[in-house]
Amino acid sequence: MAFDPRGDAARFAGALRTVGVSRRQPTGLMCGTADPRGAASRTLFQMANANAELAQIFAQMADVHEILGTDRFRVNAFRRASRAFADLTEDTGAIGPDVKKLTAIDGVGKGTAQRAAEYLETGGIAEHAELVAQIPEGLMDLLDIPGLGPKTIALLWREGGVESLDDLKAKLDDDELAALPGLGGRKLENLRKSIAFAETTSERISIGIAMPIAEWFVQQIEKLDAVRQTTFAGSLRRGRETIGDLDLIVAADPDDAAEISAAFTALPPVTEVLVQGATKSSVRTTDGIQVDLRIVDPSSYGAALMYFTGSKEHNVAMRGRAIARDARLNEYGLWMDEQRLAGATEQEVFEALGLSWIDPALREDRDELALAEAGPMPALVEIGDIRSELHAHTTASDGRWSIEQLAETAAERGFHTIAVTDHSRSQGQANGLNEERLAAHMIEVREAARRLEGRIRVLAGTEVDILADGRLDYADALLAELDIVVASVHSALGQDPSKATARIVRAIENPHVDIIGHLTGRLILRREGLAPDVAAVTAAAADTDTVLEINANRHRLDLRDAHARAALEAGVKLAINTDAHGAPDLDELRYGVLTARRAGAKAEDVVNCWTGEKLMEWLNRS
Ligand code: DGT
Ligand code: CA
Ligand code: CA
Ligand code: ZN
Repeated sequence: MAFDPRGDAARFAGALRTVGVSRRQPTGLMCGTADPRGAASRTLFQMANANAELAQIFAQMADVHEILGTDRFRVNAFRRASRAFADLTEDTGAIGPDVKKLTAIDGVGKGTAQRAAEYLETGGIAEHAELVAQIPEGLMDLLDIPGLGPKTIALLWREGGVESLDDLKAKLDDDELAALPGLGGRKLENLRKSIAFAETTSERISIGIAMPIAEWFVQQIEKLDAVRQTTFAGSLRRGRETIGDLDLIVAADPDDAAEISAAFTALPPVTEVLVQGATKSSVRTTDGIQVDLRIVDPSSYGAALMYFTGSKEHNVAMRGRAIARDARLNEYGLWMDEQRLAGATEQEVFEALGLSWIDPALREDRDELALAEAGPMPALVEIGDIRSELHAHTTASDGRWSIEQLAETAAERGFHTIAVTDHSRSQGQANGLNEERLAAHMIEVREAARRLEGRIRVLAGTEVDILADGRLDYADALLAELDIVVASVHSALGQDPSKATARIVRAIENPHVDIIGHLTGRLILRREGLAPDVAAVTAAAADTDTVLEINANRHRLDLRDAHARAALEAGVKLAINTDAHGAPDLDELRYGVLTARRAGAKAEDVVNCWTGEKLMEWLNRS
């Protein structure tokens, strides 16, 4: 019943960690408001998310202290505690309220352990509730605005009288904040933009949050005896980067539908039942996510799955094709007069319409119907095709693996090559390497490579910063000594598009650069990132045989699907890298692979799928 800690809680926690997002990922924690059902009714579902919730509670405590300006020592201690829980791969919920055991967790001191034990025992931390009560309730919402931190929020509150997002918007509209110290015209303009961005995106959740939740629901529903088949459909099945709601489809005997629907709406994470009918139910979870469930007769399962997978536009095209053949397609099947031609599986519906199988990732009404009409669609890249990781960090910068641990983990996955690409000197907060440290690190990597010869190929590389003007963070002579160079943007992400284009093209044109890491620096739903001219970027990459990375981290997915598609169309090869900082980051591959599939990528388009020989041939190109 509980979330599998390695699979889900850890992924949640990992999600919070990897990009340092520590505030309002939906984990069921509402700031300022008590759990409406009280601590005693806290569910297994919530408890199993203990790591993520603890990470969030401690982050909030740090935020509030910072807004109040009270206790700098505590701010740091709480941030550390937040990171410790976010990083944890073991499930705190399974450890239980045992201070001694909790203290044994890396980075957890006695005070933190006591607070965590209180949370595990009561479902909350009194100190957290007291702290949150000291600031206006609406103030915490401001922390969700990208780029707005506790210090500015304190200023807006204390000096500007801002107590909520509505206040802030009104005061921005009335130009009341321009006089505040440190809030120049540009800063206010950026703030307006950030608010607009946050508002257009707040209704959706990222795929990395949605996927584990959907999989958990599917696991629970599968256990019901009356259920013949079930899976998720909708935008999640298509692999979109953001998800509006979850759509689950169940095949069952109609006589069993009421029972299944009752079991579904009674699952622990459900806080609100929006619709409960025999064939359609709709609920909201503690995370605020809507989940729709449709129960259909097994003879309609394929048609229903197809219908609710969408996209709407793809469905319209499919229905049009049916009509052109004097048939009718709906969620129950493909019909001619009153006779059902197909419906039990998607495959038979496609076949009856004269189409080969169309992968859900491609169902967006682009060219997929024409391709499927012409013959079997080319096989899209799969996780199993990936044989190397070309962007990973070790303890030399901000990773948590030694070179050996990283290499061993990759080898266990069956990878033939792993590239060690720690951060460069400008990434001070990520402990980036200056030239001397990189030179020493390179020697260590090469020694490890020799020890591991025959087990896995270890490449000495770097993730070098692309500075604001497109210069790189290391001298060319040093880059020339490395086996592989990933170049990425991490700063000046508010730059205007023409500067961003020139910056990235300049980096691409550096002959030592092999891969451009996360092209825009965007974080899904949190940071827009750069908006370079993708045509110019892909043209430069094609000219120089430079590869563009799909960073598979669930919060990045950068290249995004459309950019990856544009790259392929320009003849550019892709990389799918996890940017691993430690276990279980290599599991992020699935998200990168889904994004690549949405772009129509085949294994041969992705350098990580190449043989070691072909990969080295490309890296050694002149
Ligand atoms: P989302 O939830 O906004 O991320 O996107 P979807 O694609 O999951 O959309 P959703 O949940 O509204 O509906 C799931 C699928 O059901 C959708 O992709 C296509 C199908 N569908 C829903 N409503 C309609 C409709 O009014 N017409 C048609 N043709 N299909 C619909
Ligand atoms: Ca949906
Ligand atoms: Ca839906
Ligand atoms: Zn990286």
